[in-house]
Amino acid sequence: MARMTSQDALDSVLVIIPTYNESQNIESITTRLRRAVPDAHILIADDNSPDGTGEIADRLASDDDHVHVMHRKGKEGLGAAYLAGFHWGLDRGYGVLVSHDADGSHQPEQLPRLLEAIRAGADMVKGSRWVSGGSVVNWPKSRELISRGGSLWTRLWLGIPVKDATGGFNAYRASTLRGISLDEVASAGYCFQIDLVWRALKNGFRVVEVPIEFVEREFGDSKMSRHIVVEALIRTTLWGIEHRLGQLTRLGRRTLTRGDGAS
Ligand SMILES: Nc1nc2c(ncn2[C@@H]2O[C@H](COP(=O)(O)OP(=O)(O)OP(=O)(O)O)[C@@H](O)[C@H]2O)c(=O)[nH]1
Ligand SMILES: [Mg+2]
Repeated sequence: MARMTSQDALDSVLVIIPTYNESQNIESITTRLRRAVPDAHILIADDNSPDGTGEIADRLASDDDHVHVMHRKGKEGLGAAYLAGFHWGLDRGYGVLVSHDADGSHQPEQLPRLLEAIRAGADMVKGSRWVSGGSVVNWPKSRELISRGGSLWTRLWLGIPVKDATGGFNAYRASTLRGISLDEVASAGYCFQIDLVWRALKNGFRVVEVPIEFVEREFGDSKMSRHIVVEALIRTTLWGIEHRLGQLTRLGRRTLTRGDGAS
């Protein structure tokens, strides 16, 4: 499918922060975001965190008309929280939607760089640890291996040029999100990020990677689990098989057509 011509209002930005037990992080990340990109609005999508993150978010929202809160029933994974956040933002006409973790790994001060790439013409921008200029701080070697390995696995199966397929610090034009059938996305864990970039590329959208410095969380607990890694492995492998079979079928058809023409 050809890339759509976009009429998105690029100065109308919504940053979505999914939270589950981020009471030690949510206030500082919100403050930093407000300072770094003062015109942007923030939506905190909280899954009824037992540690009271939702109440802190309510207080932040009551003090600041640029901060909004979505209270969700219970823990459903970051994919579901982002999808609900995207729909909320698209319904309200935001032109650019950003995914941003609460735990300090994504640095609000680097968001202007992502938005600049959107304004320069990208349909989707990925903050990337694994392009030149990108880096990780305080990450254990084991996490780096999982992340680099996951991106390599994805690139090999799907044949995509993206170096940091699993990265979660991303900016999307509204038209990109409208053009990638969000209703069909079923990925729950960080495979969600691969799902979206794969859909964007398949639909002909221009994806650009911008280097970021990714910082290991200082406070609170990671929600990464074996289940999340297994989900990503299974889904990318299935997409890869489908993709490679499609390539083989097309190749076979072309060969047959050429054969017909020759006879
Ligand atoms: N609403 C919601 N947010 C979630 C859920 N799971 C994780 N998050 C949030 O998604 C963001 C990323 O989660 P992390 O636990 O940092 O996962 P990660 O970044 O893959 O793993 P680490 O690098 O180990 O921190 C954080 O802001 C979490 O609070 C969930 O089920 N629901
Ligand atoms: Mg994290």
